[in-house]
Amino acid sequence: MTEPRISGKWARLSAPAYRQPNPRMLAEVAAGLSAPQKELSPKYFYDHRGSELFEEITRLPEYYPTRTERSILAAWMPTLVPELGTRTLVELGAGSAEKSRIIISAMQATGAAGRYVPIDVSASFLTQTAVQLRREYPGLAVEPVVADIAEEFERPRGLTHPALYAFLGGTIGNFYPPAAIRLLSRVRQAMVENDRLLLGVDLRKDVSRIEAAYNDAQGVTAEFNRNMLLVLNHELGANFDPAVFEHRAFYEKVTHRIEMHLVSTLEHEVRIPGIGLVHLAEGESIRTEISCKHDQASVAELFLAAGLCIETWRPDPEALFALVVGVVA
Ligand code: AVJ
Repeated sequence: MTEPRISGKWARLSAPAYRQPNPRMLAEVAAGLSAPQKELSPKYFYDHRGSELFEEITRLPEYYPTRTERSILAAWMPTLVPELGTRTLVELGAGSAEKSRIIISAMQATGAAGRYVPIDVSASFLTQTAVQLRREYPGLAVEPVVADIAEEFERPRGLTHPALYAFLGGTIGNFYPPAAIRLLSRVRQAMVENDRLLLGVDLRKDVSRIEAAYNDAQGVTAEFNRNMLLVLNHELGANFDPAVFEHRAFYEKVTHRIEMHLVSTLEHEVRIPGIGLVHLAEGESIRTEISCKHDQASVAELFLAAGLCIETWRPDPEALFALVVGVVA
């Protein structure tokens, strides 16, 4: 079994203790918590527990994006993949790779051996996934890469073309537009002739439907949200008490995005080694995630800025979610 390739600072993220806090993480957290609207990056949701909680979210009745995207993939990949002649699937932010199986199966159905390059920040999830996929698809070359796609993205070496760069789940929505454009531009830079981008985007729709997806009745999303504080405690030696924070998620109509916050129910201070004391007023919030919702025009705008254009726009019949094929402009 080959270990995932380790690249960049995230190699150290899963280090056991805060004796060696990741300096980039520390700087980012310090900046975020000193802003007028305190803010933490949603990438800190995904330690092992956070990834498990997200998996649980994807199975909730209120959380439509995952199952909707899967249904579009199932209906479309058996024809799209042979049309594109895809030989390598590069998956950004691979997670558990459940949906990738639909694309991989379509690749294998064309008879080509196929290569799968999942890229994720979580080495443990990647390793598990790689082991399982090698078992399920004996002919498949599985070459995981541990990296933070938000920070660095180079074309992985030794790809067989055409490659399909898949960025699924609507995760592009977690980036502020300038960062989303930078990410898409980096993918575009990596693309060569006949390569394609396959992007999943959550669509603008009835506000109550969107808000319900981020305020599930079982409280899994609330636990997922609070888990970020445990990640900070573990990684930085902070002393957040998750129990004093309430989960809040609401749709911002003007910016077309869900915002998730953790609201402090009392005035208190949190100690973070290397940062100091962070004061929280009663009712003050930390924004932990934005999840931007799109339509075809807003995706076209991001693509234009990144040097891409839409080749195919494919929503599900209810227009809850869309898969978009992007091509170098
Ligand atoms: C994994 C980024 C697509 O934004 O909907 C789920 C994360 N946050 N519930 C999203 C998430 C709260 C999810 N993405």
